[in-house]
Amino acid sequence: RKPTLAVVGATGAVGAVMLQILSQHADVWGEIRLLASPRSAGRKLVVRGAQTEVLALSEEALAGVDVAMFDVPDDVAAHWAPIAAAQGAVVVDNSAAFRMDPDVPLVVPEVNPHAVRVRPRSIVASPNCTTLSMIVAVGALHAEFGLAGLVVSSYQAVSGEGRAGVDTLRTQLSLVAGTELGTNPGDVRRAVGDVTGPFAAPIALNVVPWAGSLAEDGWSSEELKVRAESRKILDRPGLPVSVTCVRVPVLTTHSLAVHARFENEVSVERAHEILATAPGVVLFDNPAAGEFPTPADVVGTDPTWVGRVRRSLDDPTALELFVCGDNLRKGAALNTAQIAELVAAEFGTA
Ligand code: 11C
Repeated sequence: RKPTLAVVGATGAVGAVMLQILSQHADVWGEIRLLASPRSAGRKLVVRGAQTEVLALSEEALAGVDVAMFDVPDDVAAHWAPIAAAQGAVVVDNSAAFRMDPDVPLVVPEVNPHAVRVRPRSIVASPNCTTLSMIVAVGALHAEFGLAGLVVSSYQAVSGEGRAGVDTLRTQLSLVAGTELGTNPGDVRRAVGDVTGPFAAPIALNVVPWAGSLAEDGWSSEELKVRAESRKILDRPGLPVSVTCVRVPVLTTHSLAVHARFENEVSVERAHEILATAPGVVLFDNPAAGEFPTPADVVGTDPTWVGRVRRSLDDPTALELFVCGDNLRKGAALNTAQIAELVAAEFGTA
């Protein structure tokens, strides 16, 4: 029997990519049900080439669902995922609501696929897009060299804030395009006025060292998520991880500068071999030819792209990398779909 799939949050930015992926991947699903808030019910979306009506999320709409991919706000997931699970579904949740629950595995299929099978709450979590944009490459290096610590700076795209983030950047760009703005203190801020959207400072012609909400001691919630999630995925609870999250005026694709320290001496040659053959990774590292990943080239693709691989000058056990990943694909919809496909394989049809 082919399992029945529900896409919960089908009308959001990540939901749209989920539907694309379902139309592009091998079709392991029976019925596909699209669910969203009552506000979006009745809309029609295309999946597997067929116009499909969006239903309001309800207990009734979840009846008979085998696997449910959730991309909804944390509070909605916290409420509805256990209801879907109680009705018999395996929930693959892309929110932060369950990621650190010890009874919920946090899965990246290229790194810890085995974890998906131990799911006492019938919920499997998919990591934050910033974690996901680096962890496939870091996990491959960890498997060979043994990770001893990470220092990471992110360059995060505005679509991490959903449609509101994208709309805000587009509007702000239109307000500054063709002007001389960006040469005097505060001129960009005045030009964008109250079009701030979800950002703490102008995002056009700027970078903003902030993502998420304020957590303890000046850390942002996003920085703490990357730390905690990396430790859980790699099964290294005490791993030293230090993160600075920065938003940049890019629509989609998160980038990260990674300083990864390992247990033993490393070489760029061996790192290149590992990254060139790791599933889900593209090594693109020839600065002499101007080749390194950038969001403009990576957006819309599935893999984690890695370049600028260098051995640290002052530490023979450490590597410096620049990594890019599409935050809506591998960073969200693709990883969620890959986990759902691992579960579907248990039905013997995938
Ligand atoms: C961003 N990474 O770029 C965030 C969005 O925990 O799933 C995703 C937040 C999360 O703003």
